[in-house]
Amino acid sequence: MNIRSFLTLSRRGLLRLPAVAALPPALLHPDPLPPDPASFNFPPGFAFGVSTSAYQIEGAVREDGRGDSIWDEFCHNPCRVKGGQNANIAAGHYHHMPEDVALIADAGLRNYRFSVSWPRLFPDGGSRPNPKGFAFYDRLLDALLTKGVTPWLTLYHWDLPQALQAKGGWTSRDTAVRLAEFAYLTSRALGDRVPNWLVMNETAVHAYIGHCLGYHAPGLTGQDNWFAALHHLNLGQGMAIEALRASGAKGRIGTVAACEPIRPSSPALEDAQAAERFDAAWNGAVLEPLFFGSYPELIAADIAPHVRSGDAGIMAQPIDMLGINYYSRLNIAHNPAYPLSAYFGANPRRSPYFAGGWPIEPDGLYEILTRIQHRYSPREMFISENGFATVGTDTSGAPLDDVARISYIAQHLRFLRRAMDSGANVSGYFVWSLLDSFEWNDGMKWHFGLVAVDPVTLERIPKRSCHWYGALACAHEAMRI
Ligand code: IFM
Repeated sequence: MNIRSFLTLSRRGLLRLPAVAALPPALLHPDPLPPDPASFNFPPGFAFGVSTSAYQIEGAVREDGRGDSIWDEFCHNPCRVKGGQNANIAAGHYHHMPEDVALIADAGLRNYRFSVSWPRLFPDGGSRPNPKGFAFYDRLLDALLTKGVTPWLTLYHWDLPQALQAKGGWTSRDTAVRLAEFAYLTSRALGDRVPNWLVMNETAVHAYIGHCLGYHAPGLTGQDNWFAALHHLNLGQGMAIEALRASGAKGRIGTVAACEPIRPSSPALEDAQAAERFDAAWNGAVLEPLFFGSYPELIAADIAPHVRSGDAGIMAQPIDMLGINYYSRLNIAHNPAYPLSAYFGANPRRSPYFAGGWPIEPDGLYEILTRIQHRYSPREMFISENGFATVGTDTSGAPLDDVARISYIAQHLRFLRRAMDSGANVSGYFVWSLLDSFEWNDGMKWHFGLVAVDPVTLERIPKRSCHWYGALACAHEAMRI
């Protein structure tokens, strides 16, 4: 059987729907010059914003009663993160918060997605709050609302309190209960000013890279840890959604998933089958439980030892909006050295790359959005992350004149618009990221920011992309008035 008939016959997961064949290749060409920001035509009310996460920007890890997170612990081992770096200072946002909020508002952006740090709010992962931690997010919410910027609050962006890791972290079912408690208490304290709640960030990445490959905190390895974490994250997400509702949260409730089309590395049947298994574990094992309460057939038996009766009903929750983080397709090859005999492989298409790392494939955004729309019909989707990285610490000259980042955003916006024209129900787009920040195991090497941060002085310097993207958002605001 050749790969085409294999994929057509396949009945599982996201791999099977042909979606991109008819797209004009001209759309894949980068823009030589920044396109006119007013030339994009998104509907009235479409939300343009920027995203960050607490651990990647805040710093101040030992200040005002914050507890340790698994990432603090991970960074203690100098071999884990490039250059032995840590996020003790990161972008210094804890002390520069009013300036950062002003940067968002002054750029003309009206939406900000950020995460709260669990160990800053509850240092030992239990129900004992840290008043100074809550005071920080009180000030942040007030500052945003005063400046007319709508908050989109992510509860969990990978910074589990180390105290919970000591009890098993996400391999333990109890962590799901702790997340629900954290959601409930945070909503009771801050909920009057949160119009948008997002429970998780990228369950698939956290479970696989952090609990199977060990490249991210907590640095665990192996298939059993992977699937235990995956299930408990799904369960915790369901429990947290229920807890937010029970808390009387007035805001809309959703979550964020890393959704990437999975592509076989070659036409070989064994690569196609590996890609199908990986798709089931990456996209399917996050979206199917959320929308249908079940796991994809291909991996259900492997996850079953962690699943208890009643879990399906907890995981399947109606949500107001699904955030999609999209950067590129994932290329998967058969590789018996890894769980599921699947691992990242060669890119069968000659795509350009950014930062020497990730392929630039804006049509993949079209592909994943139309597929998710087709299979799950979410009430609403928004692009919660999409962005472009450069490498290096220079904050002057070329990195500030970042036309390549503008081109990347423009290309993705065009494919997003086409997906909407094809029926994808998308209501917003958030660039990753506002600031150059701590890029996990890559340390401070990769720079995703619309705004550069001087590593010594922490001075903020908006790049050309910040002005361009702000102008695009303003052009749409103007159309609305
Ligand atoms: O920086 C990360 C973010 O924390 C989660 N999504 C991908 C980004 C870029 O790697």
